[in-house]
Amino acid sequence: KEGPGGLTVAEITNSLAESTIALQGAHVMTWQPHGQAPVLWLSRFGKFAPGKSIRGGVPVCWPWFGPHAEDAKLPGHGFARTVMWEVQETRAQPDGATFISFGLIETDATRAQWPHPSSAKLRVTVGAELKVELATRNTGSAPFQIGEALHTYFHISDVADMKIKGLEGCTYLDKVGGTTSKTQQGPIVIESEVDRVYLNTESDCLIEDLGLKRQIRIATRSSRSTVVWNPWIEKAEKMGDFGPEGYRGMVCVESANAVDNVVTVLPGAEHILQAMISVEALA
Ligand code: TA6
Repeated sequence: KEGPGGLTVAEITNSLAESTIALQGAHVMTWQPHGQAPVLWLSRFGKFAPGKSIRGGVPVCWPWFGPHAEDAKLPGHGFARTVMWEVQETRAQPDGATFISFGLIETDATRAQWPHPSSAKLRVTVGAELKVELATRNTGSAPFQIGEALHTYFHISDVADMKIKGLEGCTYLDKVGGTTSKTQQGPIVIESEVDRVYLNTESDCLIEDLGLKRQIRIATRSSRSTVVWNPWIEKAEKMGDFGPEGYRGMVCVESANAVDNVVTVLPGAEHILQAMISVEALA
């Protein structure tokens, strides 16, 4: 049906959860298991317009993450989040969850930016858990490299009442004030702008939220990087689509393959990045 800004959205409601997914970007905008506060953060001040990335939910960054390595004119985080995808399959699962898959629609414009024969699919399972799989198949005869992220915005009660666990001891690139390499000591606490790419990450991440008395668990497969981002006051103001104090209620914990962890996809092979998101009560 028609969603905000005239975007076409799929609305999914089942016995376990509800979710809204825009066809532009195959962008999961909301996911709310019944009885829970929303798990994804979606800005109320976002642009919601054709060709503009939605601020919140799960933007799909593909086939590169951040600026393009060779051509600064190409869009940051790739084009997948701003082009149209089509629904390819929907299926009810035995446990009551809903499976829906999307394929990126190739056009002359996408081929001009990404001349490698390939297909991109996003498979989403909406249930008590949200599972998002980004599959890249190399349909050509030469290998190519991709960067990618499920750039997930999580809804939290307040950034001051939140900690991120699971990245202790990992090396990260700190992108605030120049790029430096650092090692994470203890859980992540956010008290100023944070923009970090954690490399070679293996463990589940937990967003512990004392205000909502819950923790969000992010389990992954074939994701070697985890990006953590909160723009804080000035940057959020400059971006113009966070709204007043918007930065306080969100944190991005992104399941990714970026920087040193970009992925080579061989001819005929399929690479699948997966994130499984669930919510647990805090004792
Ligand atoms: O993932 C973090 C990041 O790359 C930041 O550097 C930040 O600017 C952000 O993504 C949002 O990017 P966007 O292009 O959506 O404004």
